[in-house]
Amino acid sequence: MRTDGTLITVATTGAESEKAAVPALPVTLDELVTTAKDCAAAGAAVIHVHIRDEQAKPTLDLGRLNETVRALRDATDLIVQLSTGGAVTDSFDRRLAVLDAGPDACSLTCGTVNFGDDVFMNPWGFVRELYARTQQVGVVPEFELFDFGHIATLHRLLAELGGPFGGHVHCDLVMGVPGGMPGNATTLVQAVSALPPGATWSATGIGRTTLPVMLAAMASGGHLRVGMEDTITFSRGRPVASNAELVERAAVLAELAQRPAMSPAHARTMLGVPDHR
Ligand code: KMH
Ligand code: ZN
Repeated sequence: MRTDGTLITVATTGAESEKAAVPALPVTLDELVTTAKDCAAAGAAVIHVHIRDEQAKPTLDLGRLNETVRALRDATDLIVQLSTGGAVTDSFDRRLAVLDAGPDACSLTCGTVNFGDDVFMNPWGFVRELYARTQQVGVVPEFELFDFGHIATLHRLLAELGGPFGGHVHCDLVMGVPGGMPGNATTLVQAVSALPPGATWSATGIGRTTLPVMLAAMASGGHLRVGMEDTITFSRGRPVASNAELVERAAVLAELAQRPAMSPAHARTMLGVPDHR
């Protein structure tokens, strides 16, 4: 599916970087809300959210998730996409319960993948149950695809359970994870050719694959995910100062490509995400 603008998703925090090592990482609710406002002003339409506890450790605490969804909705018109991936240590039950916070959207990873020295577990039974719950509770999933087998699983999900809530399939190619598909243009083009007909897609390159994946995605008609979950280095030897500067760089590229950053309202229409505010 061709679209006029570029959807920019910002993944602000993730579950992997430590606040002590990356002081610019937003980990408190105040930091997250300020980041969200700055990123919205810079051109983001979707915020992909992982939260932290009092010690800045990753958590899926439901009370905190509820509060986070509320605060982001009050402060911005961004589409609030909660992570159901969490951290590699999170249980399946806690990951399923993320939907109880009533976000606009959620991530839904379509398979297990080696994740550096860890394993990010997403067996078929869990993926199927999570997808069925998104359909029941009315949360729009974004299909996270770290490898080609995940694309096959996405086809199986759609064949067995039908289309997602909202009626539109949107995928995110997560490239360059040590253990997943590599982050380069050749792989991106092959992956895109295997997606379901009519699907839209964004791509993100982890670490040093950020720029090649972003450039390949724009050249191939895709959308962009950027943020400190995926890269903490802006250029060789220069740490990322803020999520907003990553969104600004993506927005400049989108403008140059004559597919400027899409507003949240436009993104809601494309993705089939109702406005709950
Ligand atoms: N933190 C990774 C283990 C997602 O948000 O859905 C999983 C992840 C994917 O970040
Ligand atoms: Zn994530």
